[in-house]
Amino acid sequence: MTHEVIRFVDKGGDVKVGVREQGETTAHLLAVENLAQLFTLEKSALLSTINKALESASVTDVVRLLPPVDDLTEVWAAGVTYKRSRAAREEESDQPDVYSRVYEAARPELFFKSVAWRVVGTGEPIGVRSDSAINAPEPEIALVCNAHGEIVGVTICNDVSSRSIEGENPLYLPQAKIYSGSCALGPGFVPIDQISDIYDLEISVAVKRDGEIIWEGATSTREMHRRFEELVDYLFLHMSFPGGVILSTGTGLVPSMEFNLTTDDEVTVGITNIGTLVNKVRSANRKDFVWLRPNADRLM
Ligand code: DO4
Ligand code: MG
Repeated sequence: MTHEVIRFVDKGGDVKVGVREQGETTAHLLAVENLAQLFTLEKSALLSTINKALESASVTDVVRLLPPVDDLTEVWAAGVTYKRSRAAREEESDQPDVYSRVYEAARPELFFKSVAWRVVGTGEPIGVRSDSAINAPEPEIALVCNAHGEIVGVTICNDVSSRSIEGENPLYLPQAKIYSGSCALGPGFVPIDQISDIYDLEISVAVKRDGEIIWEGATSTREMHRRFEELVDYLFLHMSFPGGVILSTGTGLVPSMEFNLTTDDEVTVGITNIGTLVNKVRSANRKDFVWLRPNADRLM
């Protein structure tokens, strides 16, 4: 059995952080105010806090899952870390050589993806931009890092992106990557001591439209061109993350240029032993994602 750390709403409507065996409908509470506080702990203390909570007899009902990120914790992402991603960017871009150069370079591509409050969890909507002709899901394994730059867990990220906006000019990357509903994480995170080989995990994706699968694929973390620690080291090189950071590690699954993610499509991303992240697509209009704002009623 694998256990996972989750952020969730309890019966009283309060947001809690807990740990549970995957598939359980109850969780053991962690003695922290939020996940960002958990991420201030060093790896050994953090993992033993989780393992001790699992031994406690008291459990709380999990009414609804929330994305495993809050408060000061940021989400960053790496790009062009798989051959397939390099080939896809070369095909879509007017500047193909920037992608082959970054694939081979010592310094990886790292970019800011989201503040915590904008992230959506499993079962919540993801967004597509109306000014983008080609939208795609990007199924990725994401590293959960504490404030000390240590990898303490793993989760799933859908780095939803506009291929046409980035393809027009690489300087448009922030607009191609950051908009309402462009970052989904979850369902929870699996502590690193639960993962036997982080370089042997299958990542799969399926997109359904009107009940039919219109794109599916699978890859393995074995196909990654870089080491996970290398990405984390670069990210922490000249920046501190007092509430830890989630670092998505790039996609190895990109559909053909004819594929365009559209409103009402359902995207499922699965990673062996980590879980399944499921999100339905809606328009990324400003009004459609107001429920994400702090203190707004979270939509379900
Ligand atoms: O360079 C653009 C983005 C790459 C990316 O997000 C990926 O490879 O996953
Ligand atoms: Mg990506």
